[in-house]
Amino acid sequence: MRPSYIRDALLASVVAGNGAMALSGRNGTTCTYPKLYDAKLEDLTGGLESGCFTSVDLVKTYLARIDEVNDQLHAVLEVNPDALDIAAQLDAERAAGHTRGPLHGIPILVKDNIATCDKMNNTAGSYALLGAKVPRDSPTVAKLRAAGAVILGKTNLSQWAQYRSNNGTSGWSSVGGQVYGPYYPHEDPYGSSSGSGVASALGLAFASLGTETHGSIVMPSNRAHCVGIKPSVGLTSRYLVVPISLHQDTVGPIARSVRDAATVLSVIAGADEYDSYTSAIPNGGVLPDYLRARQ
Ligand SMILES: *[C@@H]1O[C@H](CO)[C@@H](O)[C@H](O)[C@H]1NC(C)=O
Ligand SMILES: *[C@@H]1O[C@H](CO)[C@@H](O)[C@H](O)[C@H]1NC(C)=O
Ligand SMILES: CC(=O)N[C@H]1CO[C@H](CO)[C@@H](O)[C@@H]1O
Repeated sequence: MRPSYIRDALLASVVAGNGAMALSGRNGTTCTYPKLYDAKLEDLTGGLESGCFTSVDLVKTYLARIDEVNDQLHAVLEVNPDALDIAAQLDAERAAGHTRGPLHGIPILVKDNIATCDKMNNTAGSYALLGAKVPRDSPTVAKLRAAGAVILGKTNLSQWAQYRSNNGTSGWSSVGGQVYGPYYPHEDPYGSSSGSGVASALGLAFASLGTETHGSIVMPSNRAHCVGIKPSVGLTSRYLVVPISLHQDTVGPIARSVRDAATVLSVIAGADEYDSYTSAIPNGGVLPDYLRARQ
């Protein structure tokens, strides 16, 4: 039996106001609205391109979705107060014929140990960092923004990415409380990218970023029935990510399909002057086309 928080008529009710199945776009286009918990990137970009909905609609819908489940699941630590304005700006760019990249107008959540230079906090779940500001976005976030993503908010996590103690509770942080898994009440979400796994599973955003030192992407992704990619150390920059181990830390995507996770990886991977490990990317730093590696 599905818990009550797995339900989905939100995008249609936000856009059409009545939960209708079909939405109308430009020039007589009709779209079937995607279910947020299994929407693929092509469903979302298709709707944006055909004018069936806007990035503002998506942000409103995902915020409503977060509102609907977060009291029970505590997957999201905070939402970006500027998300709607950013989405409106990206909608205007699209209307003017310009798209920044594959994630243009697409909402993404980021684990709260990855710093963002905006109004949001960067706590890693600890009150010790509440109010701490950074001089710039962490590079993976900067790359997401450059590709047009809307940074929708920060996800809850095992505090300090599970390195608070030898036997810390998965998914618990003092700032965000206890993350619960999406499939039955009080399910252990595993950690430490617990909120990121739950958020991707339940469609609280298109996808999310997590971090791994020792299992923290793959374990919560497994538990959430999502696709988590733990990149080789050095493929994604760790600059302005709360550190645990120089030799093991890595930032990677959690999404609902291999293709969508690969799309996010291809955006966030690459050399960065602030993390010397990224200079070891083979092939002169030229990344393979991950989306072509399908068969
Ligand atoms: C950041 O934390 C401060 C202190 O708790 C809080 O007042 C503020 O609302 C937080 N920022 C956001 C965007 O939630
Ligand atoms: C956690 O570790 C501490 C210190 O090693 C130990 O005293 C405590 O019993 C452990 N708690 C659990 C629940 O295993
Ligand atoms: C966005 C959101 O719902 N934030 C919540 C995160 O968890 C803390 C503690 O449970 C709540 O106080 C916040 O409202």
